[in-house]
Amino acid sequence: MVETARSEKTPGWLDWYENPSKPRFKVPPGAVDAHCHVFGPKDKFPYAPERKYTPCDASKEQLFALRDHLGFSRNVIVQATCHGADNRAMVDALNHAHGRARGVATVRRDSSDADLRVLHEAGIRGVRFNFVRRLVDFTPREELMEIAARIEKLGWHVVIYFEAVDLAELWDFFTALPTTVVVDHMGRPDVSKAVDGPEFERFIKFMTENPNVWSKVSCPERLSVSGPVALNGEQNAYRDVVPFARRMVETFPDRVLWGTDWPHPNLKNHMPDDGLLVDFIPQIATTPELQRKLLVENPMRLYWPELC
Ligand code: 0GY
Repeated sequence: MVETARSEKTPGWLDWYENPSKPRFKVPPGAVDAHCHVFGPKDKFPYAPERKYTPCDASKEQLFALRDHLGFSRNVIVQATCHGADNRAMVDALNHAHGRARGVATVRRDSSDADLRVLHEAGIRGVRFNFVRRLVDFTPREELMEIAARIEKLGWHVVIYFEAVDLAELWDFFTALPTTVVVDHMGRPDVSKAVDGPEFERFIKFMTENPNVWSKVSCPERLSVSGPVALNGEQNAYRDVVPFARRMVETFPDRVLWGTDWPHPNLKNHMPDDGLLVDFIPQIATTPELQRKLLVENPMRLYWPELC
Protein backbone atom coordinates (compact mmCIF):
# COMPACT_ATOMS: atom_id res chain seq x y z
CA MET A 1 0.00 0.00 0.00
CA VAL A 2 1.49 3.35 -0.98
CA GLU A 3 0.65 6.07 1.52
CA THR A 4 0.04 9.12 -0.61
CA ALA A 5 -1.81 11.45 1.73
CA ARG A 6 -0.67 15.05 1.36
CA SER A 7 -1.26 17.93 3.67
CA GLU A 8 -2.10 20.50 1.04
CA LYS A 9 -2.48 21.07 -2.68
CA THR A 10 0.20 23.00 -4.48
CA PRO A 11 -1.09 25.62 -6.91
CA GLY A 12 0.49 25.43 -10.34
CA TRP A 13 1.99 22.00 -9.89
CA LEU A 14 0.09 18.75 -10.16
CA ASP A 15 0.11 16.40 -7.22
CA TRP A 16 1.70 13.05 -7.85
CA TYR A 17 -0.32 10.05 -8.94
CA GLU A 18 -2.38 8.85 -5.98
CA ASN A 19 -2.48 5.12 -6.54
CA PRO A 20 0.25 4.02 -8.93
CA SER A 21 -0.54 0.78 -10.71
CA LYS A 22 1.41 -2.38 -10.01
CA PRO A 23 3.79 -2.62 -12.97
CA ARG A 24 3.35 -5.55 -15.29
CA PHE A 25 7.09 -5.49 -15.90
CA LYS A 26 9.01 -7.17 -13.08
CA VAL A 27 12.27 -5.34 -12.57
CA PRO A 28 15.32 -7.58 -12.01
CA PRO A 29 16.38 -8.30 -8.42
CA GLY A 30 18.41 -5.47 -6.93
CA ALA A 31 17.01 -2.76 -9.24
CA VAL A 32 17.87 0.87 -8.46
CA ASP A 33 15.59 3.88 -8.99
CA ALA A 34 18.48 6.22 -9.83
CA HIS A 35 16.60 9.52 -9.99
CA CYS A 36 14.04 10.53 -7.38
CA HIS A 37 13.58 13.25 -4.79
CA VAL A 38 12.32 13.96 -1.29
CA PHE A 39 10.76 17.33 -0.43
CA GLY A 40 10.38 18.73 3.04
CA PRO A 41 8.45 18.38 5.23
CA LYS A 42 8.72 22.13 5.00
CA ASP A 43 8.20 22.69 8.74
CA LYS A 44 11.38 20.74 9.39
CA PHE A 45 13.32 21.26 6.15
CA PRO A 46 12.18 24.59 4.66
CA TYR A 47 12.35 25.24 0.93
CA ALA A 48 15.11 27.52 -0.34
CA PRO A 49 14.32 31.25 -0.52
CA GLU A 50 15.80 31.37 -4.06
CA ARG A 51 13.60 28.50 -5.36
CA LYS A 52 11.68 28.89 -8.62
CA TYR A 53 8.82 26.61 -7.59
CA THR A 54 7.34 25.33 -4.35
CA PRO A 55 6.64 21.61 -4.30
CA CYS A 56 4.30 19.80 -1.98
CA ASP A 57 6.00 17.81 0.75
CA ALA A 58 7.07 14.36 -0.44
CA SER A 59 8.46 12.32 2.40
CA LYS A 60 11.09 9.63 2.68
CA GLU A 61 8.45 7.23 3.95
CA GLN A 62 6.36 7.80 0.82
CA LEU A 63 9.42 7.36 -1.39
CA PHE A 64 10.41 4.09 0.30
CA ALA A 65 6.82 2.81 0.04
CA LEU A 66 6.84 3.56 -3.68
CA ARG A 67 10.19 1.78 -4.04
CA ASP A 68 8.69 -1.35 -2.52
CA HIS A 69 5.44 -1.07 -4.48
CA LEU A 70 7.31 -0.87 -7.80
CA GLY A 71 9.65 -3.74 -6.88
CA PHE A 72 12.87 -1.74 -6.58
CA SER A 73 15.59 -2.36 -4.01
CA ARG A 74 17.41 0.97 -3.83
CA ASN A 75 17.08 4.70 -4.51
CA VAL A 76 19.43 7.43 -5.63
CA ILE A 77 17.95 10.62 -4.20
CA VAL A 78 18.84 13.73 -6.17
CA GLN A 79 18.84 17.21 -4.68
CA ALA A 80 16.27 19.36 -6.47
CA THR A 81 16.52 23.11 -6.90
CA CYS A 82 13.62 23.88 -4.54
CA HIS A 83 15.88 22.91 -1.62
CA GLY A 84 18.85 24.90 -2.97
CA ALA A 85 22.11 23.80 -1.36
CA ASP A 86 20.39 22.76 1.85
CA ASN A 87 20.75 18.99 1.58
CA ARG A 88 19.23 18.18 4.99
CA ALA A 89 15.97 16.64 3.77
CA MET A 90 17.87 14.30 1.46
CA VAL A 91 20.51 13.46 4.07
CA ASP A 92 17.72 12.69 6.55
CA ALA A 93 16.25 10.27 4.00
CA LEU A 94 19.64 8.63 3.44
CA ASN A 95 20.11 8.27 7.19
CA HIS A 96 16.82 6.37 7.43
CA ALA A 97 17.28 4.18 4.35
CA HIS A 98 19.27 1.40 6.04
CA GLY A 99 21.95 1.62 3.34
CA ARG A 100 19.42 1.33 0.52
CA ALA A 101 19.76 4.93 -0.70
CA ARG A 102 22.60 7.07 -1.93
CA GLY A 103 22.42 10.75 -2.88
CA VAL A 104 23.48 13.51 -5.23
CA ALA A 105 23.88 16.88 -3.47
CA THR A 106 24.05 20.53 -4.34
CA VAL A 107 27.29 22.02 -3.06
CA ARG A 108 28.45 25.62 -3.08
CA ARG A 109 31.91 27.09 -3.10
CA ASP A 110 31.69 27.86 0.63
CA SER A 111 31.00 24.23 1.62
CA SER A 112 33.95 23.18 3.78
CA ASP A 113 35.91 19.95 3.45
CA ALA A 114 34.32 18.88 6.74
CA ASP A 115 30.85 19.49 5.22
CA LEU A 116 31.76 17.32 2.25
CA ARG A 117 33.02 14.55 4.52
CA VAL A 118 29.73 14.58 6.43
CA LEU A 119 27.84 14.31 3.14
CA HIS A 120 30.08 11.43 2.05
CA GLU A 121 29.46 9.60 5.31
CA ALA A 122 25.70 9.99 4.75
CA GLY A 123 25.98 8.38 1.30
CA ILE A 124 26.35 11.30 -1.10
CA ARG A 125 28.30 10.24 -4.17
CA GLY A 126 27.79 13.15 -6.57
CA VAL A 127 27.00 16.84 -7.01
CA ARG A 128 24.42 18.26 -9.37
CA PHE A 129 25.03 21.24 -11.64
CA ASN A 130 21.77 22.58 -13.05
CA PHE A 131 21.74 24.72 -16.21
CA VAL A 132 17.99 24.77 -16.85
CA ARG A 133 17.22 28.48 -16.85
CA ARG A 134 13.66 28.20 -15.54
CA LEU A 135 15.03 26.38 -12.46
CA VAL A 136 18.18 28.20 -11.38
CA ASP A 137 20.11 31.43 -11.51
CA PHE A 138 23.49 31.46 -13.21
CA THR A 139 26.51 30.12 -11.29
CA PRO A 140 29.94 31.09 -12.65
CA ARG A 141 31.64 28.22 -14.45
CA GLU A 142 34.90 28.69 -12.51
CA GLU A 143 32.98 28.14 -9.28
CA LEU A 144 31.51 24.90 -10.61
CA MET A 145 34.91 23.75 -11.87
CA GLU A 146 36.42 24.44 -8.45
CA ILE A 147 33.70 22.31 -6.83
CA ALA A 148 34.24 19.53 -9.38
CA ALA A 149 37.97 19.45 -8.58
CA ARG A 150 37.21 19.15 -4.87
CA ILE A 151 34.60 16.42 -5.11
CA GLU A 152 36.77 14.42 -7.53
CA LYS A 153 39.05 13.72 -4.57
CA LEU A 154 36.15 12.01 -2.81
CA GLY A 155 35.49 9.79 -5.83
CA TRP A 156 32.19 11.55 -6.56
CA HIS A 157 30.74 12.36 -9.98
CA VAL A 158 28.94 15.37 -11.46
CA VAL A 159 25.29 15.19 -12.55
CA ILE A 160 24.38 17.81 -15.16
CA TYR A 161 20.90 18.98 -16.13
CA PHE A 162 20.47 21.08 -19.26
CA GLU A 163 18.23 21.50 -22.33
CA ALA A 164 19.33 20.06 -25.69
CA VAL A 165 19.54 23.47 -27.36
CA ASP A 166 22.20 24.53 -24.83
CA LEU A 167 24.58 21.60 -25.33
CA ALA A 168 26.74 23.30 -27.99
CA GLU A 169 27.42 26.24 -25.72
CA LEU A 170 28.07 24.09 -22.65
CA TRP A 171 30.17 21.46 -24.48
CA ASP A 172 33.63 22.81 -23.59
CA PHE A 173 32.73 23.18 -19.94
CA PHE A 174 31.27 19.69 -19.75
CA THR A 175 34.21 18.04 -21.50
CA ALA A 176 36.64 19.78 -19.13
CA LEU A 177 35.02 18.19 -16.05
CA PRO A 178 37.48 15.80 -14.38
CA THR A 179 34.98 13.24 -13.09
CA THR A 180 32.39 10.84 -14.40
CA VAL A 181 29.55 13.02 -15.69
CA VAL A 182 25.90 11.89 -15.62
CA VAL A 183 23.37 13.68 -17.82
CA ASP A 184 19.80 13.98 -16.56
CA HIS A 185 16.97 12.91 -18.86
CA MET A 186 19.08 12.40 -22.03
CA GLY A 187 19.86 16.11 -22.15
CA ARG A 188 16.16 16.85 -22.69
CA PRO A 189 15.85 16.23 -26.44
CA ASP A 190 12.96 17.70 -28.41
CA VAL A 191 11.34 14.38 -29.34
CA SER A 192 9.24 15.99 -32.06
CA LYS A 193 12.52 16.21 -34.00
CA ALA A 194 14.12 13.20 -35.68
CA VAL A 195 16.05 10.73 -33.55
CA ASP A 196 18.82 10.90 -36.18
CA GLY A 197 18.49 14.66 -36.66
CA PRO A 198 21.27 17.13 -35.81
CA GLU A 199 20.13 17.86 -32.27
CA PHE A 200 20.13 14.31 -30.95
CA GLU A 201 23.17 13.41 -33.07
CA ARG A 202 25.07 16.07 -31.17
CA PHE A 203 24.16 14.37 -27.91
CA ILE A 204 25.16 10.95 -29.27
CA LYS A 205 28.49 12.46 -30.38
CA PHE A 206 28.93 13.99 -26.93
CA MET A 207 28.50 10.55 -25.33
CA THR A 208 30.61 8.79 -27.98
CA GLU A 209 33.58 11.13 -27.75
CA ASN A 210 33.53 11.30 -23.95
CA PRO A 211 33.55 7.85 -22.38
CA ASN A 212 33.28 9.40 -18.91
CA VAL A 213 29.75 10.63 -19.75
CA TRP A 214 26.70 8.61 -18.70
CA SER A 215 23.02 9.41 -19.18
CA LYS A 216 19.75 8.79 -17.42
CA VAL A 217 17.13 7.56 -19.87
CA SER A 218 14.47 8.93 -17.58
CA CYS A 219 11.48 11.25 -17.73
CA PRO A 220 9.56 10.18 -20.84
CA GLU A 221 6.64 12.02 -19.24
CA ARG A 222 8.58 15.31 -19.38
CA LEU A 223 9.81 14.80 -22.93
CA SER A 224 6.79 13.23 -24.60
CA VAL A 225 4.47 15.12 -26.90
CA SER A 226 2.27 12.09 -27.61
CA GLY A 227 1.75 11.51 -23.88
CA PRO A 228 0.67 8.42 -21.98
CA VAL A 229 -2.00 7.09 -24.35
CA ALA A 230 -2.49 3.38 -24.84
CA LEU A 231 -3.20 2.37 -28.44
CA ASN A 232 -5.38 -0.59 -29.44
CA GLY A 233 -5.30 -1.88 -25.91
CA GLU A 234 -1.50 -2.08 -26.10
CA GLN A 235 0.71 -0.37 -23.58
CA ASN A 236 2.14 2.30 -25.81
CA ALA A 237 2.82 5.14 -23.42
CA TYR A 238 5.20 7.93 -24.36
CA ARG A 239 5.87 6.20 -27.67
CA ASP A 240 7.57 9.25 -29.19
CA VAL A 241 10.32 8.99 -26.54
CA VAL A 242 10.99 5.30 -27.19
CA PRO A 243 13.34 5.68 -30.22
CA PHE A 244 15.50 8.18 -28.31
CA ALA A 245 15.78 6.18 -25.11
CA ARG A 246 16.18 2.86 -26.91
CA ARG A 247 18.97 4.26 -29.04
CA MET A 248 20.77 5.39 -25.88
CA VAL A 249 20.37 2.02 -24.14
CA GLU A 250 21.55 0.08 -27.19
CA THR A 251 24.46 2.38 -28.05
CA PHE A 252 25.74 2.91 -24.50
CA PRO A 253 24.50 -0.13 -22.55
CA ASP A 254 27.11 0.31 -19.81
CA ARG A 255 26.54 4.03 -19.26
CA VAL A 256 22.78 4.41 -18.84
CA LEU A 257 20.67 4.75 -15.70
CA TRP A 258 16.94 4.86 -15.10
CA GLY A 259 14.79 6.63 -12.50
CA THR A 260 11.18 7.47 -11.75
CA ASP A 261 11.77 11.18 -10.98
CA TRP A 262 9.15 10.82 -8.25
CA PRO A 263 7.42 13.04 -7.10
CA HIS A 264 7.73 14.65 -10.53
CA PRO A 265 8.18 18.31 -9.61
CA ASN A 266 6.94 21.01 -11.92
CA LEU A 267 4.65 18.95 -14.11
CA LYS A 268 1.69 21.10 -14.96
CA ASN A 269 -0.27 19.18 -17.61
CA HIS A 270 0.12 15.48 -16.95
CA MET A 271 1.20 13.49 -13.90
CA PRO A 272 2.52 10.02 -14.69
CA ASP A 273 1.41 6.77 -13.12
CA ASP A 274 4.71 5.47 -11.72
CA GLY A 275 3.65 1.90 -12.50
CA LEU A 276 3.25 2.87 -16.15
CA LEU A 277 6.69 4.45 -16.10
CA VAL A 278 8.13 1.10 -15.03
CA ASP A 279 6.19 -0.58 -17.82
CA PHE A 280 7.97 1.78 -20.21
CA ILE A 281 11.33 0.15 -19.38
CA PRO A 282 11.04 -3.00 -21.56
CA GLN A 283 10.24 -0.80 -24.54
CA ILE A 284 13.64 0.88 -24.26
CA ALA A 285 15.70 -1.97 -22.78
CA THR A 286 14.41 -4.88 -24.77
CA THR A 287 16.45 -7.81 -23.44
CA PRO A 288 17.03 -9.13 -19.91
CA GLU A 289 20.72 -8.31 -20.27
CA LEU A 290 20.06 -4.66 -21.18
CA GLN A 291 17.51 -4.42 -18.37
CA ARG A 292 20.01 -5.80 -15.85
CA LYS A 293 22.67 -3.32 -16.94
CA LEU A 294 20.28 -0.37 -16.90
CA LEU A 295 18.61 -1.13 -13.60
CA VAL A 296 21.20 -3.02 -11.56
CA GLU A 297 24.78 -3.26 -12.83
CA ASN A 298 25.31 0.35 -13.95
CA PRO A 299 23.79 2.11 -10.93
CA MET A 300 25.49 -0.31 -8.55
CA ARG A 301 28.88 0.36 -10.18
CA LEU A 302 28.37 4.10 -9.78
CA TYR A 303 26.70 4.30 -6.36
CA TRP A 304 27.56 1.08 -4.51
CA PRO A 305 30.92 0.02 -6.05
CA GLU A 306 31.92 -1.63 -2.79
CA LEU A 307 29.14 -4.20 -3.30
CA CYS A 308 30.08 -5.01 -6.92
C1 0GY B 1 13.78 16.75 -12.26
C2 0GY B 1 13.31 17.78 -13.16
C3 0GY B 1 12.96 19.04 -12.85
C4 0GY B 1 13.26 19.69 -11.60
C5 0GY B 1 14.48 19.68 -11.04
O1 0GY B 1 16.01 20.29 -9.46
C6 0GY B 1 14.88 20.47 -9.89
O2 0GY B 1 14.10 21.28 -9.37
O3 0GY B 1 15.42 18.93 -11.54
C7 0GY B 1 12.31 19.86 -13.87
O4 0GY B 1 11.57 20.77 -13.50
O5 0GY B 1 12.52 19.57 -15.07
O6 0GY B 1 14.71 16.04 -12.59
O7 0GY B 1 13.23 16.62 -11.17
